[in-house]
Amino acid sequence: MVDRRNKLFTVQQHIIERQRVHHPYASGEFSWLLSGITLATKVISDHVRRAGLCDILGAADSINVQGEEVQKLDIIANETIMACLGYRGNVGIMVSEEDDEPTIIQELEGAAKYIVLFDPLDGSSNIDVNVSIGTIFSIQQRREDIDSGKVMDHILQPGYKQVAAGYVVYGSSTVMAYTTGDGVHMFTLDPSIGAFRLSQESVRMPTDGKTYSVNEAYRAQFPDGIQEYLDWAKTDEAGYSLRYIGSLVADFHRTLLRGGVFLYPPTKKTPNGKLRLLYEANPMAFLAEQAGGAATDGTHRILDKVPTALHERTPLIIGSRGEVDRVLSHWHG
Ligand code: FDP
Repeated sequence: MVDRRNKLFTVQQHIIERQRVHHPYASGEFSWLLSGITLATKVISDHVRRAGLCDILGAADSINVQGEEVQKLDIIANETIMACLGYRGNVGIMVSEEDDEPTIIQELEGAAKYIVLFDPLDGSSNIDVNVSIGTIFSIQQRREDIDSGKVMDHILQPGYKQVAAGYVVYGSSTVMAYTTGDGVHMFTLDPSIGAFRLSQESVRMPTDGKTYSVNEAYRAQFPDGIQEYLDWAKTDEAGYSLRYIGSLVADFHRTLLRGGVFLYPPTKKTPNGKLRLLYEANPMAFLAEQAGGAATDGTHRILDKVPTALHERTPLIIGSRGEVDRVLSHWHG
């Protein structure tokens, strides 16, 4: 078989090819929607790469619904995604980490089938210090069993109903990973031609990996079982390494490729964890499972959780299946 990585095999070709194989009767609307995301993330990548030259670093003097300081690049990324997807014709609702309320593009009727949920720039506290950040997205379909006007009921669907999810990490290169429930595929942005080119198809997450990733400064606030796991991981017998970038996208990207586990457990201050279910945990959990990994909040599989609020938070333990099980066995005995 020809090694497609050596060819100009782009994410657009990949999406269309997969659609032809798995959904031969699909109209192509879905590929059109995904191409809106790739366009937006190319624009964001360009802003990120030139941020220090264009006075777009730093805070924007506002606080978002999460109570976090909004960065100038957060706003640019949010507006870019809204602009690139809002006019695709098949998007009804968009939900952003940056906006208190969902943005209704059009009624969920006829061609308007999709709901796009996203974190435009994840890891914003890393922007000004030139550390990797990313964009995360999740795509759902409208429900056919309820009225189109029941906006929140259309949005608050469990993660297993996602039809696609992915992220783009703006790291040493710009890399995109996506799934439509048919494995995880990875692309690298080739800046010389402005296209995401295939770098790895059907990515598999190693089943084990001796790396744990957690903000250990909160150790004393974690549940006892998590503290016990951290003590064990530091023993000579376990022989683990710690890696924590502090950008979920970058920490997850490493975990996906190298194996290991990422944890954001409940703390005394944030008993529901910090990460958002709909546009952080759900898309990452979909990707993790599609690559052979696992994701849980400590009690439930992330993808089974039925959301009750737009910006709901959840604890998250995600990564290699064997490592997630190991954390749970320490946590719950
Ligand atoms: P940030 O606040 O910088 O946007 O969800 C937000 C997030 O980053 C994740 O990307 C990251 O994993 C986590 O928060 C880091 O939180 P801590 O600073 O509490 O470790």
